Amino acid sequence: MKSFFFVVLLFCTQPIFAQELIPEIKGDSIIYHLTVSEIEVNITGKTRMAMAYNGRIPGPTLRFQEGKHAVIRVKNDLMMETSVHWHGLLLPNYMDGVPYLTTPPIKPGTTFQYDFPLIQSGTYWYHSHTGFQEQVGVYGSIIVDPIEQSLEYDHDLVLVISDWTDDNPARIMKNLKRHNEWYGVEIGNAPSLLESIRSGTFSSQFEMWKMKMPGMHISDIPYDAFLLNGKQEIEYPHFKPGERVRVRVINAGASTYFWLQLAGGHLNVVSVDGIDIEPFHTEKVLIGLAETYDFIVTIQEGKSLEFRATAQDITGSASAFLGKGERMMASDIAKPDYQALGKRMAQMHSMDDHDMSLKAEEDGIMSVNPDFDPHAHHNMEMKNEPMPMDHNDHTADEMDHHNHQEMTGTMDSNMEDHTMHSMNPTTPMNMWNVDYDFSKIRAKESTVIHSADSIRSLVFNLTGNMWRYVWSINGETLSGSESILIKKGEIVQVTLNNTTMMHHPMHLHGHFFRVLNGQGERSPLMHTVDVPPMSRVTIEFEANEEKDWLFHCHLLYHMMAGMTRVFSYEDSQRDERLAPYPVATLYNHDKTWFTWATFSVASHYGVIDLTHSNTYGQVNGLLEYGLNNEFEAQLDYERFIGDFTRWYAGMYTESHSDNEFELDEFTGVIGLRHLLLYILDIDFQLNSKLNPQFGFDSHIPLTQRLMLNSHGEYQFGNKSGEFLFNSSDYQFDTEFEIGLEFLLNEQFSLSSSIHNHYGFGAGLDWRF
Ligand SMILES: [Cu+2]
Repeated sequence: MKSFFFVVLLFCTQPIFAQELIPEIKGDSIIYHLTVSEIEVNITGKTRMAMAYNGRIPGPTLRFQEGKHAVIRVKNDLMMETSVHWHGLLLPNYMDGVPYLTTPPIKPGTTFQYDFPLIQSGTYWYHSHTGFQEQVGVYGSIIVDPIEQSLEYDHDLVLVISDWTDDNPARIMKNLKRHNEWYGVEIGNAPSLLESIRSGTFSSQFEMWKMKMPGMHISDIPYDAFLLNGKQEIEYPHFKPGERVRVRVINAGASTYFWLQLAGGHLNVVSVDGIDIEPFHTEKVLIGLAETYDFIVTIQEGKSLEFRATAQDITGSASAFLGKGERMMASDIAKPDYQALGKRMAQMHSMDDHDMSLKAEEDGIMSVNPDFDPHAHHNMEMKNEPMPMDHNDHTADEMDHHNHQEMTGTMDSNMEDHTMHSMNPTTPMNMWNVDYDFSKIRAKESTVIHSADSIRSLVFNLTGNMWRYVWSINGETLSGSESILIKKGEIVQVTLNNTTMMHHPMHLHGHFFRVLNGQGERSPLMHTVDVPPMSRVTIEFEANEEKDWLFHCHLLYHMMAGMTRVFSYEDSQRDERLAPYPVATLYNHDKTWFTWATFSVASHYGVIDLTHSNTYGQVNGLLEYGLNNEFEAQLDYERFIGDFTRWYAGMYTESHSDNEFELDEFTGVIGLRHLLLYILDIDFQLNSKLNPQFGFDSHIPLTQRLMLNSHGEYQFGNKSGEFLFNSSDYQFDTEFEIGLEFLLNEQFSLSSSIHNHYGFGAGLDWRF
C-alpha cells in the first residue's frame, strides 16, 4: 500500500520532468535500470564522443523514498570498465562503487546490481568513479523523498551543473602535467612580466615564482561550455506565479566551482549536501565540486527569473529561466584580478613565515607522541579522552592559539571550533570568498557526537606541485601512502590545512562529517567540504562503519594526480568478493605515465625534445641537429628527490663541425637538476670523463603569449677525451642560446633564437 502512495506521490503531486525515470516498484524495492554507453554529442558546434547514462547528459534523475530499498541495475555498454558511486548516500561498503577498493569494476558488457536500504533523504547524485569518465558525461541526480516532508514547496526542479570540454580529458591531464601555457592564455590567468610591472605587482609575481608557482590560479582548465541539465541555457516556463520551487542544485563538474545567483535578489538556502539546515538568505553561493544546495524560489507574475551558475574564474556561465514572461537577469560578477590576487597570495605567504605546512615539531605532536614520524601516515595521530564540548564561537585571532592547543593535546573546553575558514570577514583567509560566508550554514539541531570512546586527531596538509601537476596530502600521493587506520567508535577529527593556492573540495565516502565552521553544537553535517586556498578547515566524524572508505579531493584532475587517501577500519576484513580486484590498481592510478614531445624546426637547427613522465620520475630525450652539421643528443632518466630537485643519469653524445659529423663516443652523465624559480631550472652535470658542467634553462613570460627563453651550458674539460685530472689543456666550453617564442595555440609556437653554435634563425615549435 505504501508503495502505491509513493507512486501516487511520484506521478501526481510532483510534476515529472523529462529527466526523471519511471522506476519499477516491487514490494519495498524501487528498481532502476541504467545503461552506460558512448554517445555523440554536439554542445559547442562540434560533434564529439561522450559517455552517458541512458543516452543523456546528465543521466536521469533517480527518485527514491526514505525507508525503502534502492535497486539499480547498471549495464556497461562501453568498451572499458566503469563504476557508479552514489555520492552522499550512506550505504553498505560493498555498494559504494569505488572500483578495486569497495566494489568490483563493471566490466564491458556486464551488468552490476547495486542495492541498499535508503536511510536518509535529500538531494544527492551519482557518477562514475572510473578514470576521467565523470568529465565526459557520466553523472546524474538522485532525490530521496523524506518519510515526513518538513519543507513547504510546490515543485521540485533538479539542476545539475557541469563543465564541458570538447577535448579528451586524458590529453588535458597531459597538458597539465607538461604545464602547457596555452591553458593560462585561454583562461586569462597566464602570468605576464610586463603586465606585473605595469600594474605594480612585479614583486608579488616574483614571490610567486620563488614559491615555484606560475602565477595566481583559480582554475586550471579552459572549458568550452558550462551546462545546467546539459544545456547552456534552459527554460522552465510552466511554473505558475506564486508557486514555490525547490531548486536542487548539484555541482557535477569535474573541476569547476560555480557562483550561484538568482535574478532580482537573494537565494533562500534550505538544504546543503542533502541535509536540511536553518534556512538563510544570501546574495550568492559558491558551490564546490560535488556539493549540493537546495533553494526555495518563488515564481513571479509575468517574469522569467534567471538562475545562473557562473564558473568561479568567470570564463562562462549557464542559465535556467524559471517562470513565464519578461526575462529578469542575475547580475554579472566581475572578472578576477589575477595580479591583485597574486599580490594578496604573496602577502599571505610571507605572513605565514614561508611555510604553511603544519609540521610535527612546530605543532607539538612530538610532545604527545615521541615516535611520531611525519612520513608514516598511519602513525600520524594522537589519542585523547573525549573532550568536553562547549559551544563558543571563536574569532580568527584565537585560532592559532587553539590550533596549538589541539596539537599539543591540551584540549580544553574551547576545543570545539577552530576553523579558520571564512569565519571572520577580517581574516585574510576568506579573500576568495568575501561574498559568500560559509559560516552561515547552521544545522537544524545539535550534531554533537556523544557516543565516542576517544578522539583521533589528524592533520592533512593539502599539498601540491603546480610545476609537475602533482597533488597530494602531506606531500604524498595515494600511491606513496598507506591507508589511515581508524577504529570503530572513535571520533576522527581532521584538520585540513590547504597550503596551495587552489580550492580543494574534500569528500569523504560513507560518512557525513561535522564541519566546525563556528556554529558550535549546530555545526553542519556534510559529505564534501571546500577548503579555500591557504586556509584551514576542521572536520570530525563518528567512525561508525567498517572496511575501507575513500577520502579525496573531488576536483577530478587533483584526485587522479594523487590527492587521495583511504581510511581503513582496524580489524576489518576486505570483502571476499573483491579478491580478483587488487586494491593496488586503485593505488597505482597516480603512477600513470604521460608522454609528450616538442618538435622544433627552424632555419638554423631542429630539436626533438621527448618526455616520458610520472609522479616519481621521467625519461628525457633531446636531439639537436644544426644546419652547420653540429649534432647533440642526450638521453637520461631523472628521479625526483624533492618536489623540485632531481638526480639523473644518462648518456650524451655530440659532434662538432670540425670533425665533419663524426659522432663522438657516447659519454655517461650523472647530475642534479633543481627548479630554482618557476622560471629558472638549473643543472649540474658530471660526465664519465669527470668534466663538470653547469647549465640553466630559463623561461620568462614577457606577456601572456610571448616568452623569453634562454639556455646555457658551461663545461670545463678538454676535447682530447682524457680525464680532467690527467689533462693540462683545460678548456671552457660554452653553449648559449636566447630567443623569443610566441604561443599561437595549444600546439604551436613561433620562435626565433640566436645560438652560439647554430647562429640566428626562426621557425615553428609543435607540442604533441
Ligand atoms: Cu584539489
